[in-house]
Amino acid sequence: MLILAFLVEITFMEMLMDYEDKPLVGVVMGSDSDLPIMQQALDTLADFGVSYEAIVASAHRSPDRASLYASSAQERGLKVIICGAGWAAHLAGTMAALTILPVIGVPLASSPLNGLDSLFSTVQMPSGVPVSTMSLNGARNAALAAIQMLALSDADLADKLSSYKSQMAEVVAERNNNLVAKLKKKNI
Ligand code: RP5
Repeated sequence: MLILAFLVEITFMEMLMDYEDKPLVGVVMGSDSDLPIMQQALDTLADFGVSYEAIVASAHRSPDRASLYASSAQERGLKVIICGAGWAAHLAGTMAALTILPVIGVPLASSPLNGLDSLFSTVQMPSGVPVSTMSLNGARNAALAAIQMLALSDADLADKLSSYKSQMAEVVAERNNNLVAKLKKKNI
């Protein structure tokens, strides 16, 4: 049994080393059932042209895989890890305990408590082991936070973030114009 577990983890490491485009961001989710929300992080990273790898590893169901991933992350060239998990979500905290890389946690609302459990489990880290915790289901913001970290030493990425901010402001201005026009029509 022990040998089998060891072999599974060796294969896992080989799979990680096989990524051609050396990923900068690791996106870890506690279960594949987390993908519908975590996909927003993957899409955002792709939109900004940031290389990433995505895996399933659970702090509870596969603690060896989760710890192997975290403890090898820096050596493999990752710069930041995003962890999305629901229920008693110890994934981000476990990862943060095992690496000096910044860890961003996404508490997922997948439980009967609607995420209050995962929010507290992710955000309430004891002093000394920070997890930068996003809002419930805040996978897109997790990717943006990771991109901001990378942009500190990447001028192209910083430019892309500036354009992104300007576009957001333009959308708000457009919405304002639409609203004003609508209200004028109604003579309000
Ligand atoms: C957590 O348990 C996962 O992150 C997921 O949100 C939740 C439920 O997992 P499944 O039972 O759907 O695999 O570890």
